[in-house]
Amino acid sequence: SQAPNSVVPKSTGRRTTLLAHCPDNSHVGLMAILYNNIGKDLSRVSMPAPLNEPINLLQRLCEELEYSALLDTASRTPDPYQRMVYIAAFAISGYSPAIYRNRYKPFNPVLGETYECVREDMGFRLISEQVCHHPPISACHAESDNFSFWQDQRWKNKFWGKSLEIVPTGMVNVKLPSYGDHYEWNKVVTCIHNVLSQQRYLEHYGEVTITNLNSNVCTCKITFVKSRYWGSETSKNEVQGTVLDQSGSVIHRFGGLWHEGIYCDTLPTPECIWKPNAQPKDYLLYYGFSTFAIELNELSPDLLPLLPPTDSRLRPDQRMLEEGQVDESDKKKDEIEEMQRERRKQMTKRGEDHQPRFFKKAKDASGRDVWITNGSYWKLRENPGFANIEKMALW
Ligand code: PIF
Repeated sequence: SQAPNSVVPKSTGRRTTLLAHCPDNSHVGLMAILYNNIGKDLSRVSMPAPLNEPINLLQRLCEELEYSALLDTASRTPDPYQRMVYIAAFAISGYSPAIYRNRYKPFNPVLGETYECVREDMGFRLISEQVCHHPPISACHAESDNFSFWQDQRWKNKFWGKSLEIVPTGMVNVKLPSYGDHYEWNKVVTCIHNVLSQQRYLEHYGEVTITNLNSNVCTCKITFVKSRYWGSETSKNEVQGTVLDQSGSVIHRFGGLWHEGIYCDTLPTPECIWKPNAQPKDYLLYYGFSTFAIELNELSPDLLPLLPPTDSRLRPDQRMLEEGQVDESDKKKDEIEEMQRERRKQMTKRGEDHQPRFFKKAKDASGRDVWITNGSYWKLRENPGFANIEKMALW
C-alpha cells in the first residue's frame, strides 16, 4: 500500500539510492575548527571528510538544472512577460534542495577538476570545471535544443559566531534561441543558521534582478524574504516576485515558498508554476538528496571509458565517502590536498599560472571578468577521446 502522496518515479535506468547511509558527523568538532580560525577565510581551512556530502560544488551547479523543464516551457512561451515568469521560477527552483541539506557541505573540487552530465532524458548536457582554487571558482556551461545555461560562481564566507553566511558572486546566464533572449541574474546569500549545533538550517535572503540583455520589454525582481527573529514558522522561506514592463508597471505577480512551490495568479489561468519533486524513500538517510542529486555522482560502466580522469566521479575520497568508508575518505582527502599543494609549488617554481582546460576568461556585457566555455570539451571527448589525450593526474 502506498502513501497517498507517494509518486512512483518513471524509470530512467539510473540508480535510485546510494550504497551507504550518510555518516553521523555530530562528533566533528566544528566549534573548534571555526574558533581556531576566527577572522580567517574559511575556504582556506581544510575540513574533515565526514562534514561533506558526496557531491561537490561542480555537481551542485548541475543540480540547479533539476527543474530545467521550466526553461523548456519558457522557450515555447510567446508572451515575453509570461516567459519571464518561467525564468524566475527556474531561478528560484535552484534554491529548493537547501531545505534538506543542512548537515553536510559539498566537496571543494581541486583545481582542474571537471564534471560532465549528459541527460538525454532531460535534453541537456553540461560541463563544469574548477577554474580557481583561492578563491574557489566553479564554472559551468550547459546546452540543449531549447536553451543554454552558464555561470561562474565564487564564494565568500562570513562567520558571525552563530551563523555562517555564504555570499556568492557571479551572474547566472540563460539564452533561449527561440526568442533571441539572453537573461542574466545574480544570486542571493545563503545563511547557515546555528552552524555549530545539529539544529542547523539554511536560509536564503536578498534580491534577485533578472534582465534580458537582448530586450528591454521587461525585467523581474524577486525577493527572498529574510525571516524575522519573532517571525512565525509560516513566514519562513518566503519569496515574492514581480515582472515589470518598461515603464515599471507590474504585469505579473508571483510568490510562495522556495521549498514548496511558486504560484502566479496574474497569468491567464492562475497556476502553480513550480513545485519540487517528491523526495525519494528514506532520503534523510542519504544526505537529504533528491533523486536527481542521487544520480549526479553515478558512475555507470558505459560512461567510464569516456570520462577524462579529472571527472569528479573518479575522485577517490568522494567515492569512498559515498560508499561509507569514512575514515579512508578522510585520509584520502588529505593526500589529494597535499598533491595539489605540491603541484602548486612546482608551478610557482616554474613561474607558471594554472590554465583551465575547458573555460576561458572573458568580459561580459557589463565589463565583468567571467569564465566562459572554450567549446573544446565535447569535441575532444569525441575525437581523439580523453583516453588518448595526455592529461594531468589530479589524484
Ligand atoms: C580545503 O577545502 P575543504 C581548503 O580549501 C584548504 O584550504 C585547501 O588547502 P590549501 C584544501 O585543498 C581544500 O580541499 C574548506 C572550505 C571550502 C567551499 C565552499 O573542502 C563552501 O576542506 C560552500 O573546505 C558551502 O569550506 C555551501 O569552501 C554550503 O567548499 C551550503 O568554507 C568552507 C565550508 C564552510 C563550512 C560549512 C559547514 C557547514 C556544515 O592548502 O590548498 O589551501
